[in-house]
Amino acid sequence: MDNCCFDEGSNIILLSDSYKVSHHRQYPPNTTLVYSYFESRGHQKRGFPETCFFGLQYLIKKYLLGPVVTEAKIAEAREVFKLHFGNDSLFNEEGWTYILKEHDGHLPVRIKAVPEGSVIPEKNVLITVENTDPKCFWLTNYLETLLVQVWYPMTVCTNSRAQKKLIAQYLLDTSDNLDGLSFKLHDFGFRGSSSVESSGIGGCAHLVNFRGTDTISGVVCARKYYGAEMAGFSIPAAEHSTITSWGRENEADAFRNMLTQFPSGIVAVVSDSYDVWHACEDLWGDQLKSQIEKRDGTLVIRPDSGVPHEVVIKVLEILGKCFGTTLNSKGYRLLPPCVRIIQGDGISFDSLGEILQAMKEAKWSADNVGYGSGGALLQRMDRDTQKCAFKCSYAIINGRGVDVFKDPVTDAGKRSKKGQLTLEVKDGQFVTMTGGTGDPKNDILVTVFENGKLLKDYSFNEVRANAEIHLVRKANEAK
Ligand code: AOY
Repeated sequence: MDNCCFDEGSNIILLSDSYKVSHHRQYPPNTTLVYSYFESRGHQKRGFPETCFFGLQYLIKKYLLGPVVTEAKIAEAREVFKLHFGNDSLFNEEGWTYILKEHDGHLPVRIKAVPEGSVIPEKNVLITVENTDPKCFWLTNYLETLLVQVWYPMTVCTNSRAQKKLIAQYLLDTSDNLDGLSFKLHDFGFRGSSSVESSGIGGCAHLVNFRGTDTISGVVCARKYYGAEMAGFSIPAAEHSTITSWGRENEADAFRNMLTQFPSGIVAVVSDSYDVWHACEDLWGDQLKSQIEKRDGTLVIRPDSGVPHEVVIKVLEILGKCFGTTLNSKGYRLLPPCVRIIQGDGISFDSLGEILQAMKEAKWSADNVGYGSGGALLQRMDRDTQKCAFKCSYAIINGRGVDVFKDPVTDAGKRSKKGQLTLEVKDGQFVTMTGGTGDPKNDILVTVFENGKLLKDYSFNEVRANAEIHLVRKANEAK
């Protein structure tokens, strides 16, 4: 576990925005509690009205557990802030030294959150944070910067889950069963990710919903932070270099080599190096056809360019003509089990829907095609996709509890909730109870962190069970 891609050290004092360093002097005098919450305030074009909450456990385990404040970290922060601000008066050295001395370096805060994998409608509380030592009122929002980074795994997980729902609906309509669903959307996103850490967390978030990935950092993340021995799987597959290095005239030899090197199981071969129609019709569909049919497994042909819904349909028609088709129980066409397609170029929620709809209209079963997604799966999103925000809603000042909120005249959508919050279910719907009107006994929020300790450790299986889509739950009940 030490020799993986998640082993750098960090200094909690430096994991915040610069302006927060001066905030301990800005709250009203005699503030003893700052209570804040995190929500999805809504969603944008690429976002969704319900979020699948995921990734807080990673942030807590990596950055918050145990004695995270040390003399050496305080000294490093002193040096950094003196140079960064041009003086040494802003750094709350007294506050951090207090945590070191009085709490042995453990953060005196309580974090409650919805269970990982929960699917919660927008505009509901997902996390609350409060200080547990009145002297550390300033710490609650010092942690905002780090905690709000949960927007990323949560947004990846939400988008990946929406794609799972989309594929499941088309499988239900055009195939015999949902059996292949968990391998239908494969993560190709490692190279398009902004960092190794991001690819790991994002790749792990995708694996909440699916089991196919080429992002190895994602399975490492699931192992280290969610106890999943192996959360994702892959297969031998070609890239352009392994095909084009044979030369344009020898593409058939390159393809044949793939079939002989990998004589059984699933093997994927990128087939658009020169002319994907020729590759499908004359190479796979003619010269190599009998070898494919005799093979003990499935050849997955990967087109990788062109307009996705047009290319997929045309490749299906060529392969159908060469290999034949059968009709399934719903009357849709299925290729023989020795050959399938994976579309790994240009896949996003929108293009996926276009492909699935075009296939349905042409009477092709959704079973015939799998998908690979990279940039749109792990990178093409930001904090505003689900409008993620962290705001103070309650404080104790001079011993009196006060509701705290913002309500900008310039944007009613940025109004924040007031008071202490609970998340409850009323008439089968999630509701956030504000202003202390909720009943703590019915609160769905779970205390996951308190004073340096992890109070709840979710297994990856628990996360997956919480996130499971309705159509799969229904299919499993029927079994
Ligand atoms: N992988 C399924 C297994 C993976 C890949 C990874 C960027 C695979 C391709 C395939 O079949 O073709 C990163 C592009 C492709």
